[in-house]
This record gives sequence, structure tokens and C-alpha cells, in this order.
Amino acid sequence: MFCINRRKDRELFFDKKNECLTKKEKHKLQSELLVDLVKRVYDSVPAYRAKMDAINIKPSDIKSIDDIVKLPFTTKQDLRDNYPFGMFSTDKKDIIRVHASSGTTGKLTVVGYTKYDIEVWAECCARSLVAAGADANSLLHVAYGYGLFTGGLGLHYGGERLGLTVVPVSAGNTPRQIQLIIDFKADGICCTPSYAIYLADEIIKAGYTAKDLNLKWGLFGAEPWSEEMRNEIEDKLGLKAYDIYGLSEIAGPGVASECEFQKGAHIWDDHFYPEIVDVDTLEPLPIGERGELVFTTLTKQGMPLIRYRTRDITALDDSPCPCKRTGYRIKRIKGRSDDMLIIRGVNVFPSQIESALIGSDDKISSHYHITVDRVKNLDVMEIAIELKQDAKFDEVKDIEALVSKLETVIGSAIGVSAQVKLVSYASIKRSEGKAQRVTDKRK
Ligand code: DLL
Repeated sequence: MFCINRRKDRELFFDKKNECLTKKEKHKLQSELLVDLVKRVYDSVPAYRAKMDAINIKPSDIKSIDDIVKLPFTTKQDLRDNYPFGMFSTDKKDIIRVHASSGTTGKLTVVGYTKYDIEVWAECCARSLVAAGADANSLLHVAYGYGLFTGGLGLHYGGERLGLTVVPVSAGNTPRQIQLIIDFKADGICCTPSYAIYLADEIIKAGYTAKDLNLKWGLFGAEPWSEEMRNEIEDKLGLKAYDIYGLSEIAGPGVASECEFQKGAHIWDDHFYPEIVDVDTLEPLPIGERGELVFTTLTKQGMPLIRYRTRDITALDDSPCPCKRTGYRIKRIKGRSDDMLIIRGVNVFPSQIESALIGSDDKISSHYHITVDRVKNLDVMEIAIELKQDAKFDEVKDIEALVSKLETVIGSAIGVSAQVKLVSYASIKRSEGKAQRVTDKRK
């Protein structure tokens, strides 16, 4: 099912057999895997058996991937209700690793992996690295956090599987990160996009330019980001920036990742079957329509999930890609349905604000923070935007003009007014992992 050999040539590591399946081959494979998966979970996970019994569905009703719509959804709440190990499908002795992610509401979401799961995940991360330009000679700087978070270890195993030189720096200690990137001549880097911008600014501050770096590619993900942010990262670090998507419940990073054409992340759909459903009705939506992304883990053993609702809002793209990979691509994640702000009745995703802001004026940086409050029963949104270090104004009216310009830019992008507050350089808290961009005081 996946290639195990270390091969020295990048072209050879492009696993065309599995990444370029025809529609017919994929349908057959996904159907066989789903039939087997449903039997497995029905027999081994009481929570799944109960869910299926409740709607009178038996494993024998699932004959092909088209029958997936008959199956119940799984949510984060199911994982919490069965905390910590109740959703595991194998004997605990077969679980060789546990990861967990923290939600906003207390209990961790726990995921268990068998040896096979770790191998598949490493393979998917290896595919992601190859798609971005890695080969066995590359040196990979991993600045995602190591630990219960899946970012660090996921890409680490993917890199080792390819035979790269992996530098497990983890998050934090930015001066040391800069030193290692320069001294070791890192070819590739992975971290969150917000940390990439921070790192780039610190590199510039330390007196270096992109020319002093050897970086050629980077895999950025774990949080929503925009095309504007991609351009900024590429300019500042002198590399090609690729979007990598994933979530711990399904595996971790490397559920989907971009190829050299940067036209959306290819889903490794011989392992993770995607659907897009309407957020309100949960009815499946046709390819191209935007809704909530749902995944079924076709090959997972430790904690397989059926129709897991990711809460991520996006659309699928099945148009052919020049790279010949046939995995459907996901459009940029607009945000999570639970991160969506409703301001005076209008739905607003922080990513819309980011797209509108970045690049709209030379004097502002890409660091911002949104605060929402309710004043006299009315929602108010304030956006603190950081000025660049060298931003200078001759007169107060120039500052006022910039504020007014930015308020107009944002207002027309999101359809609701916001107050802009310009703040001095480096006053917005930087994050080494996922950026916290919103404070909602109404909650
Ligand atoms: O963030 C796994 C990961 C690590 C992905 C490193 C990519 C790189 P969790 O902590 O469980 O796992 O968070 C998963 O992060 O449901 C999305 O809301 C968001 N997310 C992940 N990748 C992207 C991306 C990791 N490329 C949650 N664009 C997901 C936008 C992303 N959002």
C-alpha cells in the first residue's frame, strides 16, 4: 500500500502508483477499504456499534464507497465522551504512540496509533515533503513543536522516511533557530505560517537577507493563512511556501499537501476519504461547493474515524493538476466553523480580514489582533494592526488617513465596519505555534 524503500532520487520517491490512481482504481480501492473499516469498527468500538445500531445500519449495508453517506458522523464530542481511549479499535498493547490536541473546552482529544498507523502517517508526510521539493540530500529544519502536538514528530518521521537530514529543533528559541538555519544551510523548513513571518523578521533584524539563507522550500500549516501571507513569506525567506494541512484526529500534518504548482493541497485520499457537507443540514455538497470538510480514515487501525467533522470550511477541487497527482485538492481553509465570528449578524472569518490587510499599505506589518465586544447591545470589532519598524508619519493627519483607509479596506472585504487601531512595532504577542488572533469578549 505504501512504499518503504529509501530511494535517493526525488522522482523515484514520487509514489505515482498510489498518488496518481485513476478514478476507477481509486473507487475500487476506497470501496474495499471502507467495507473492511466499517466491519472493524462495528466489531471493536462500542461507540460506533451503538451509533450504527441507532440508525439501523449494519456493516453488510456498506458495499462501496458510495454507501458512506449512510454512515453516522463522528464529532469531537464523541472523542470527549469516550476520553481517553474509548474510541480505540485495537488492543491497547498494539498502540505504540498517543498524541493529543487541546480544544477550547477543557478535555484533550486523544489519538492512538499502531506501528502501521505511524508508518502510513510517515509515508503521507514523506509524500508531502517530496511534493514540496525535498530529496534525500535535503536538510530539513523542523520548527513545529514536538510533543503531544503532531506537527514536529509527524514531519520528523516523514523526513527520516525519505532519508533526509532532519534537524528536530522544535518550537522556540528563535536566535538558535536562525543560527542553525544559517550554519546548517537548511534546504527546507516547516513551522506555522505566523511563526515563519516572525522568524523572517528576526532574521532581517539580525542583519541577514534571504540571500544568506539556503532555504528553497517550506511546509506551512496548522492554522489558516492567506495567499498574501504566502507572498510575504516567500519574499522574506527566499523560498517557495507550500500549504500543508492536517489534524491530529485524522493523523496529524500530511493529510493533504501542496505540490510545486501551489494550487491547493492534494489529499492523500487512498488513506483519508474527504467529503464536503452543508454546515447546517449535513447533506453532502457537490465538488466545488464550500462547506465543512469531513474525513474517513480508510486505513487507520488504532483509532479509525468515520465521517469525522473537522469543522474546517473549504471546498474540494477535482480539476486536473499538471503534477498528475489525482488526489482532490482542498482550497485554502477559510477558517473553522467554530472560529467564525458573527458580527451584527454578518459571518466573518479572521482569514478574510488577513487577506484584505496584508499588502494593503507599505506602513503596516502582517501582525494583527481582533477584539470583539458588545457595547450597549451592539457588537463592536476592533482590529489592532502593527506598524512596520520603519513606518514614519509627518503629521497626525497622515495617521488618521491610514486608519481610515484600512477601515475602508476591511469594511468592503467583510461587509461590516471595524475600528482600526494602529499599534507600534512588536507590540502584538508573537506565537511560536498557532497564532491567537481573536479575543471575543462577548463569550
Ligand atoms: O495542526 C496538525 C498540523 C501540524 C497540520 C502541522 C499542519 C502542519 P491540530 O492541532 O489537531 O493538528 O489542529 C488541526 O488546525 O482542523 C485546522 O483547523 C487547522 N489547520 C491545520 N492545517 C491547516 C492549514 C495540526 N494548512 C486544525 N490551513 C485543523 C488552515 C489548518 N488550517
